Amino acid sequence: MAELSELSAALINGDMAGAKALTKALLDQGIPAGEVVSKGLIPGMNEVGRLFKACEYYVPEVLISARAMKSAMELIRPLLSDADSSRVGSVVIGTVQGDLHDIGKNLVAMMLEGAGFEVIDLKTDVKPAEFVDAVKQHKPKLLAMSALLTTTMPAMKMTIEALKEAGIRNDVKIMIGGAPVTDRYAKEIGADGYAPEAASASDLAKSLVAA
Ligand code: B1M
Repeated sequence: MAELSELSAALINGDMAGAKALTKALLDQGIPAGEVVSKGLIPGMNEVGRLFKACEYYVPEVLISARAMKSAMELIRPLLSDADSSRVGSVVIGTVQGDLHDIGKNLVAMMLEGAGFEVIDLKTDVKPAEFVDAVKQHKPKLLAMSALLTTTMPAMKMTIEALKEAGIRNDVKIMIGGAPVTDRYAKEIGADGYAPEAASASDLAKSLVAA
């Protein structure tokens, strides 16, 4: 019998083949996809985040673990889209204008996907007008912006201003995050919420769309 804790350990060790095999075994045992994510994958990636913050892991280890999570998500995604995603809704996500950092944003996107959101990823260096176009086109419940540079944080404010100018600010909830971002900054620029890391980002996303 495979255990959820073994799946967490496979992610922490960056064991892509193990993560995939354990995910398959857990699903075959009848464990619901959502539980495999919330009790296996998310705790594993939380630990990777903790190790990175403690300088015990560096960017390559984070990337290898993220790759293992991605391979597990390939098995889970079709099950979530059948069961949950239409219920939770969609989210447009991107790293803001001028900013090319995407490791954290990709983790947040995976967590949101794991939580049952349909994720529309605009990637990096996303200009305010591109966010506005995506909100008009996809009509998501949530817009999620990431910034890793103090110099690119103002692009979050510019994007919210652009949504206001387009008359669609109140059509979508807005959450922001990234290493230099704070709850105070989120309030200052009129975002609906801030999350410090990927796991709490998915909790915040769910509470924002439920509100
Ligand atoms: Co850059 N970089 N970088 N960099 N880089 C930082 C961010 C920096 C702190 C390094 C330093 O000086 N100590 C510094 C920023 C200083 C500042 O502004 N305060 C910096 C700099 C200065 C730069 C350049 C300007 C360097 C140069 O060229 N002179 C340049 C800028 C390029 C650009 O974007 N225009 C640059 C370039 C790069 C690389 C391309 C080499 C590479 C990015 C590769 C990539 O992303 N594909 C890179 C990297 C890897 C880093 C560090 C080392 C690691 C970032 C990372 O991936 N962390 C970083 C230093 C550090 O953090 N120790 C640094 C791991 C990731 C899991 O964490 O991204 O914080 P993080 O995401 C977390 C949370 O923040 C949160 O959840 C994630 C998971 O828990 N989160 C959200 C993120 N987005 C969220 C959104 C949410 C909610 C939560 O809701 C929507």
